[in-house]
Amino acid sequence: MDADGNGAVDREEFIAGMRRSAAEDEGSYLKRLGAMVEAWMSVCDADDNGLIDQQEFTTMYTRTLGASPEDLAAAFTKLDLNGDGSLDAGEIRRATEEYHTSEDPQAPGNWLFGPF
Ligand SMILES: [Ca+2]
Ligand SMILES: [Ca+2]
Repeated sequence: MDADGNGAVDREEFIAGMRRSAAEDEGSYLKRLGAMVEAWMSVCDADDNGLIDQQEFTTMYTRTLGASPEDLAAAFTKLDLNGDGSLDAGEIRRATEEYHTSEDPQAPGNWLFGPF
């Protein structure tokens, strides 16, 4: 990542390096994404049942980001692709991938980290 060879990776080099590795090595990028999804789940899944319900989602973002419950309800509805009232690992993984790869502001994944 140290593009100018000065022994340090500054912010621009880091971002360029991350983009390059995502584009060149999708497999390991997706693996890292999986780790991120797991980390997010373990923070958000208060009752540890492997699913994020609307209550857990709302609690996480009202506490950490001060988001409004109305915005979060809208976000949750978008993320809950199969409409069963909870977010499973597949829905969260899909949303995380979209968050990192989609330019479409209306893509459900762009709501994963709240309406920001
Ligand atoms: Ca849960
Ligand atoms: Ca669901």
